[in-house]
Formats: sequence, C-alpha cells, structure tokens
Amino acid sequence: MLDILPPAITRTSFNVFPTARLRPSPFYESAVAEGMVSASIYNRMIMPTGYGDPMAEYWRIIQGVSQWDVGVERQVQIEGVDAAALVQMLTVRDVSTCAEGQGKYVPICNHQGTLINDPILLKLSDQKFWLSIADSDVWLWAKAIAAERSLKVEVTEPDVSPMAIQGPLAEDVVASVLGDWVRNLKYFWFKETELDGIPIAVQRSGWSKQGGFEIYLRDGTQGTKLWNIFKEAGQPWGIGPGAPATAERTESGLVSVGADTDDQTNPFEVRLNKYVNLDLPDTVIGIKALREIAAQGVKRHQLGLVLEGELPEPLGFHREVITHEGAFIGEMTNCVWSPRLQANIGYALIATHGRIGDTVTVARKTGPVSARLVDLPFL
Ligand code: THG
Repeated sequence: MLDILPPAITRTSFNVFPTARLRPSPFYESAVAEGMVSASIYNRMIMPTGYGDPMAEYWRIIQGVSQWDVGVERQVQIEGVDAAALVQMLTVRDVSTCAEGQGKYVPICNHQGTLINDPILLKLSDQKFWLSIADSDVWLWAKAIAAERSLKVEVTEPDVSPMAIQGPLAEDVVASVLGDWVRNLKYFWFKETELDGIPIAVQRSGWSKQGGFEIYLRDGTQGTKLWNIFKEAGQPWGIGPGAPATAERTESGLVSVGADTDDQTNPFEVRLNKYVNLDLPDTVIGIKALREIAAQGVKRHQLGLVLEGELPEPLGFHREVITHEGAFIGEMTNCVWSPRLQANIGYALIATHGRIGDTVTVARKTGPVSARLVDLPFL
C-alpha cells in the first residue's frame, strides 16, 4: 500500500510579502504556530493548505477530528428591507422557504447562466443574511446589482471568519466546548452564541463529507483565543491542524467552483441541478439563460476519472486535455492521489457523449495516461 500523498507540484520556499491588500485570517498566527507549510490564495487571503504531514492530516479528517483555518470564506452581509429580495435575485435556488437560523447551499450565476460562486446562505433574520462565499468577488457583484436595481439594502463584509472542526469526532469536541445542544443542530442550521466572551455563530457544515461544524468568529481580535479553546478541548480526541483536503473532497464528489469550473460552466454541468429552480421569476440573475440551456440540453457533464498508474501525480496549475479514440472530448479539472482508492482520481468536464465506463486518455505532463470514466461521488 502506497501510504504517501503527493508533494506540491512545484516545491517552493518563500515568504508571503504582507500588504494591506492581502488580508490575514484571524487564525493566521495560530496556523503559523501549528507549523503551516503550504497555503493557497483565496478571496485575496492566505488559506493554509498543509502542516507537513499530509497522510496524518488526511486520516484525521476521515477517522478523527481536524481543525481548519477557513477564515477565507468571507461573509457578504445583506441587510435591509429589500434583503430577501436581493438574495433571491442573486441565487438560482428558491430560498423563500429558508427559515431564520437555517443555512442553504445557493449557487450564484451570472446573466449567461455561468456559475460564479456557490455560497452557503445563512438567514440571521427576515432582513439580514450572510452569503458565506467561495473564491470570487460576491461583495462587488451584490453591491452593483443592489445599486442598479435601486434596492434598499446595505451590502457589507462584516468581521466574521469561520474555523472548521471536521471529522467523525468533531461533534464530541464541539459538544464538549459548547454543550450537547449542538448535537441537535441539523445540517447547515446555525445558532448565534457566545463562548467565554467571544461572539460566535455555530453551524453544522464544512467542506467535507465527514461531518462537522464551523465556528464563525465574530470578533477578529479573538482568533488565537478561539483556536486554542478548541485545540485544548480536542486533545482527548486527538485533534490536530488540517485544511480543506483535495483528496477527501474529490473522493466525496464536492465541487470547487473556479477549479472544477471554467468561464462557461453552468450548474447543470457540475451536478448542481437540484439547487436550480427554473420556475423562479425572471428577476433572478441567470434564470432565463438556464431555462434556455435546459431546453437545448447541456453539452458537457462532470464525471469521475480513475487513472492508471501507482504514483501520485497531482494536477498543478493547468487543466489537462482528455481524448477519446483520438478526438478531444473534454478536460480533467483536478487530480489527486486517493489513499482510500489507491489511485489517482479526478474530475472530467467532458462532452455528454463521454459515458460512464468509457476508457479515455489524459494528456499528462509525463505523457498520455489511460483513465476510466466513473460515476460521482467516488465514495
Ligand atoms: N463553509 C462555509 N462557507 C463556504 C464553504 C464552506 N463557502 C464556500 C464554499 N465552502 C462553498 N461550497 C460548498 C460546497 C458544497 C458544500 C458546502 C460548501 C456541501 N455540500 C453538500 C453536498 O454537496 O453533498 C450538501 C449540500 C446540500 O445538499 O445542501 O456541504 O465549507 N461556511
């Protein structure tokens, strides 16, 4: 059994030059103290991606409990008498049934029906919402739409930064800190509360399929204190640092907008059909385009790839071309060694005539590699 994960595609050693433009997360000092060795840039912030022991970090998410600095998931706050109206204009999912204290996964499209973000919506009150965003400028987008449509709302980015506690033992850790009531939180539901004077919101969520919570810190000066409370409380369960894991999320079939999608990708192509309601009014941005796309039928779909070869070979910066019987059929958008499947796996964004069971060829940097198209999720 090959018990390693791939190194970064290009080994680098450099420091990030701090500027006022590149914002630190409130948990940045904690991530550094935990021994962060790699990071990515997300929403013009530094997102830790590794702490030097990729296998331990992977298995901690699958079997234990892992603590993540995901302060990069910024909140776009929409508040005012027209807040609910603006939120519905921004997402192609029907959010009229979202209750106070509930969260929902809400794809955002542009006017062409192209997916531009996939936030979690949190309804704080009838006139106050957060969009917990992925990596694109939803604040600019929402402010512009609000102004162009003369809506009575205030669109801001408040001082709110999530920290994730993920893995099968996360519930025990979070309950030990906050109380057994957290065990009754339903998926994406949340509660605003306080912990030792630190204002927080607690939600059952997180970018893995292993279960867990996110603690939304509402005072950026208290990041280190909050981190350490959970770090110490989690010791009996073996808590340790980690980050959103490419291997786990790929095995689990989660979409990474911006990585798995390009400037043409609509929600239907990446398996998000169930979050689109074509009956929503025309004021919903992108809904008219999506109705047309649905009527014409999509041209591409997202499938899994299981590649041949027994050595980890991650994707790096560029998508790789997929051919079928010599002809271009699509692209591989991510690729990672799966410790549980003992293979390189990835996603194909591929013409709809590419079918589950087909054998295709991926043009890798090291040469052509044979791969099988499979259904998602892998696990
Ligand atoms: N946490 C918070 N904000 C976020 C993310 C997060 N914002 C950006 C990014 N992650 C949003 N993307 C996703 C994508 C999928 C899921 C969560 C966030 C997810 N999906 C489940 C699934 O696909 O099976 C369930 C979706 C459902 O059916 O409701 O969990 O991680 N704060």
